[in-house]
Amino acid sequence: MSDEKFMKLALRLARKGEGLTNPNPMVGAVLVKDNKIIGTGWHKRFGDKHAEVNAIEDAKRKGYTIEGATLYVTLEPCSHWGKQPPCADRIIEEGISRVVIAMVDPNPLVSGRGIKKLKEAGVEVKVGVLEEEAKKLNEIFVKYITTKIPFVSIKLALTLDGFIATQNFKSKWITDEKARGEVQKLRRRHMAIMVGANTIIQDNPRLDCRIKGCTEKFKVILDSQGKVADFIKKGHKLRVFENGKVIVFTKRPEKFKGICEAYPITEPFEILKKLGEIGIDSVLIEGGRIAGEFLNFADKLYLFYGPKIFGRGIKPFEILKVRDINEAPKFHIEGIKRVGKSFLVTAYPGDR
Ligand code: AOF
Ligand code: ZN
Repeated sequence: MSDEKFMKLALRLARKGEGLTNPNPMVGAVLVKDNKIIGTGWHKRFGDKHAEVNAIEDAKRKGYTIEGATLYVTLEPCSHWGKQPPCADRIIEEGISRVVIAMVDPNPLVSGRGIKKLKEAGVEVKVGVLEEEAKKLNEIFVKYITTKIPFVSIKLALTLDGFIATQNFKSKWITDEKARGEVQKLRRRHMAIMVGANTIIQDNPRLDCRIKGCTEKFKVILDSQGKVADFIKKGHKLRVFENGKVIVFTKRPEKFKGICEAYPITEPFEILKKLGEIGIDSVLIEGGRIAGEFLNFADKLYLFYGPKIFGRGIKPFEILKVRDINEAPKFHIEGIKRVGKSFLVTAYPGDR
């Protein structure tokens, strides 16, 4: 029971790194001796010290001796040399006698080797405490490190009757500022934000994260005809180019010479593969009409419902053309949350 209590704290610490550690995991660690917390740490930024080392250094700074302590860590300690030295070696050197781990590291470079190293050195190891929570916390990392395909989230703002815009493509605003604040938090979690060319031209969005300390985003535009390039050449200024890095997928890459990176790819899965190659672990799809094309590859849906009814308008998933209820893709609801005047439904594909 107390193992769970300390692991809960480690998970809470890990979450402080949200959006800052990608494409690496969020990790938290707590050092305990005689049932007392002597050090805490988390992974703060991509490439920085690992959570375990931060907890060890915290305990030392406070003047504690670490020998004989128990380490609670949300991810198996690493065994390899990456940007940081192997944590398993450091744990052994410091004389930590027991390590409680929430989940095995899905990184093929580690995956069990850290645990093996610790056990061989005589450290007592327990694995699987709050494992489900830990896996969910790092759902982006787990998918990307094992497939090299980014975690795909689809975010939509819908009316109560399921429209994303009126017939004349007006969608400002179906949901209120509170919901849009929640979208900022979603952007923080993902490395890339993706929309279609029409959204860029009609709404002129920034597609950035305006939460303090947030990292710059990759902004991905699907523009098969190169309309965005034409629009810019007519003298229009687009806010999406103000910060971060813009990547376009188009049949007309030559139109984007001197504007931004552009790839001659238009097939959804090929686009995701390319983003994965670039090193992007997660993409938040915010464009309503492109959502349908990516629904098959979605890992998570964030559906905001605002208190409006249109009766007719633009539907996000019309492309599916489901004729029989048995053909409909299946989902299971993770949660429902009230956000201002709207409510947010989060769902995963597949039924459970
Ligand atoms: C992190 N932070 O707190 C832990 C990680 O290149 P490196 O050295 O930073 O290694 C990254 C890998 O280390 C990562 O993919 C994961 O498998 C393991 N653990 N990574 O960024 C941490 N504990
Ligand atoms: Zn490590």
